[in-house]
Amino acid sequence: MISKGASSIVKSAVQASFLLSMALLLFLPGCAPKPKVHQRGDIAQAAAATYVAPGDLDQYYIFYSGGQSGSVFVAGLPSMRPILTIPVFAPYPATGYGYDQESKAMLGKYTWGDVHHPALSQTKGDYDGRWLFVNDNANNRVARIDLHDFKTKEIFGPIPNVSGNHGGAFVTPNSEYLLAASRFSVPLPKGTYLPIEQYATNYHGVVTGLAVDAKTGHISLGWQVLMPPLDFDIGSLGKAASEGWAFWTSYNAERATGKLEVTSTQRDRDYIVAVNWKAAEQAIKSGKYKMIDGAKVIDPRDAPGVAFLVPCSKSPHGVDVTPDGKYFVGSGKLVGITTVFSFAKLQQAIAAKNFTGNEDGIPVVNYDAVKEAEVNVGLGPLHTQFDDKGYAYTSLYVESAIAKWKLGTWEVVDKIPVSYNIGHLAIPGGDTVHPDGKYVLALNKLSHGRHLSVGPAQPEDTQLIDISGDKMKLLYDAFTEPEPHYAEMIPADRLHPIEVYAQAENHDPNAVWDVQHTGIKREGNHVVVHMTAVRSNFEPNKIEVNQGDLVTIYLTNIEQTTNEIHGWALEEYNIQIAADPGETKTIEFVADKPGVFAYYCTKFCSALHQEMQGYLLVKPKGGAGTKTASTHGSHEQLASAGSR
Ligand code: RUQ
Ligand code: CUA
Repeated sequence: MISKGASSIVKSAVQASFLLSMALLLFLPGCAPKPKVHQRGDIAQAAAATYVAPGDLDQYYIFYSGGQSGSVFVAGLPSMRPILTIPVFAPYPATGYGYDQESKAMLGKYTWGDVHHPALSQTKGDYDGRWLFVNDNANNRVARIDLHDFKTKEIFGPIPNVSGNHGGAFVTPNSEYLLAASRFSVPLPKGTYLPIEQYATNYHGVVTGLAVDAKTGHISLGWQVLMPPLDFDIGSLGKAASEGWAFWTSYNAERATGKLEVTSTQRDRDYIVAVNWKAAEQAIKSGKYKMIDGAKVIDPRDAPGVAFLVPCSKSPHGVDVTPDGKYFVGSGKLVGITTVFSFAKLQQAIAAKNFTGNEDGIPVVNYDAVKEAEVNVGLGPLHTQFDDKGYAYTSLYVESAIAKWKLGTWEVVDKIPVSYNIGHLAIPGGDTVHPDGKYVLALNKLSHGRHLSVGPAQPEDTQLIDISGDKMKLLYDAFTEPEPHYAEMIPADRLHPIEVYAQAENHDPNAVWDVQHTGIKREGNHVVVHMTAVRSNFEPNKIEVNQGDLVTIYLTNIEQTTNEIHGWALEEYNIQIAADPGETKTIEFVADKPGVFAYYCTKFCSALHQEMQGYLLVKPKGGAGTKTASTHGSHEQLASAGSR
C-alpha cells in the first residue's frame, strides 16, 4: 500500500538492525553491567540534592502507575520517599479498600487491574490538580482518583468494543476527554466469535473518547472511531499548535496473527495514527456514526478528516508531542533513530492529499512530506520527554540509557547510562505545555544487583536524574513494587488535600455523630446498625443477630482530628475496613456462621486501642444454646483440618 516515502526508513532500519544485533550480544543475561562506583564528590552532591530534612517537605508529588498491582503509588520528589498507595482496581486491606460496600460496588467482580498511564487533569494544557485518571489494560477500564482526598471515586468500564485498554488514559488540554486506543483487535461487538483467519478483514480496534464532566469529573462514554486491526500502542495528545489532535503508534501493519515477534515485523514500517478528535466530535453531531454495543462508532470511511496514518519506523512504541505542539516524535523499537514529524507539514500534506495509500478508508500520508528530522538517539528508543529549555530526552531500552538531544539542531548532546532497560521516562509537568527542567525519572524495568537481595522477585528501579545542567547526573535509586510504567509529577503547592472529612461535608444519610443516634434495628431478617467509632470505643459494642441475617453496618468515624483513623475488622468473616476522620463506611455481610465473633479496631489509634473492640453474637438456626463438643466439631475449619 506504500510506494514512496519508505526508502529512508528502510536504510535506517537496515543499519539499525545490525546495531541492534550487536547490542543484543552485549546485553545477554549474565553480562549485566555492574553498579557504577561514583566519585566522592558526586555522592556528596547527589546526597545534598535529594536530602529532605526530617520535618521538611518534598517539592513535587510523584504519581506512579502501579501496573499489575492495580494501584497508584505516591512518592515525594526529590527525596523519592514513598508516601501512600492508592488502591484503584484491586482490594487493599491496608486501607480497607474493597471490603466496604462503596468500594466493592466500584470493583464489581474484578479483583485486579493493570495500571500503565496516570493522567492528571488539565486546564489550558497545565495540570490543574483536580483529578488523576488511570487506565486498566487488563479489564478495559479507566478510573478517577480525586486529589482532594486521594481516593478512587469512580471506575468506568469495561468500555464497549475495547480490547486491551493500553493506549490511555490521556487527558485533553482542558480535560474534555480521556482518549485511549485499543491494544488488541477483536471481532466487534465484544462477545462475537469469528475464526482467527478473519483477523485481517473482520477484527477491529477502536479509538475511544470518554467524556469528562467539567464540574464533577464524572466519566461517560463519548464516541469511538473504528480502526483497522493494527495493535495500537501508546500515545500523546496534541497541545497548543496541535490542540484537537491525538497520536498513537501502532505495530503489526502486517495484520498478522501467531508469533507476532516474527509475523508482525516483516515490513519496514508501521504507522502512527493521527486522530482529529474535534472532527470526531463534529462527525457525531452530524450523525455520521453507527451504534455498536451502545457506543456511537464513527467509520473513517464515512467521516473523512477524522483519522490519518503516518508511516514510521517499524515496531514503534511511544509517540510524544513537544510542549509547543509543533512536533511529534515517534520511535521504532528496532532502530537506532527516532523520527521527528512536523504537525504543520502533516496539515499541509493532508490539504494537498499527499497520500501514498489507505488502510480501511484511513489515508496514509507520505512519510517524507511529514518528516522533519531523524535523530540518531541510540538503541531501542521508546519514549521521549521534553524540558523547558528546548531539549528532548529519549529512553533507550536496549542501550539502557537516556539520550538528550536538541530540538531544532536534532543533535544528541548528552547520554547517561541507567540501570537497566528503561521503559518510560518522566519529567515533572512532562505532558503539559510547561514542563519543568530540573529532573527526569528513569523508570527502569530491571534492577538486578542494585538493592539488598530479596530473592528472585526483584523490585523495579526508578532512578532520579538531575537535568538542570549540561550534563545529566544520577542522583538516586528508588525501588518500588511491581510495576510502575509511567509517572506524572506535579508541584506540591498545586495540591491542597483535606486532612479530615469535615462533619458538615459528610452527606451520607446514614452518618451518625452522636452516640444517642447509634443503634440496632431489625426489619425482617435484615439487621441495620448505625455505629460510631471514636477513641477508644465502638458504639454499639454488642450486636446480636440470628444466623442467616443480612447485617448492614453504617460506621462513622466521628473524629475531627487529623490522622485518627479507625479500622473495623470482623474475625473469620474476611472483613477489614477503615474509616478516616469524619468518614462513613458501609459494611454488609450475611451472618452465616454461628457463634461469637469479635470486631476490633485495626489501627493503633490510642493508648487504649486494644480495648477498642466489640462482639457480634450470631444465634444458631434452631435457637440459641451451648454447642456440644461434637456439634462444634462440624465447624468448617475443624472439618477441613480433618480433625474428627
Ligand atoms: S507502555 S515502557 Cu504500557 Cu506506557 Cu511504554
Ligand atoms: Cu481505633 Cu484503634
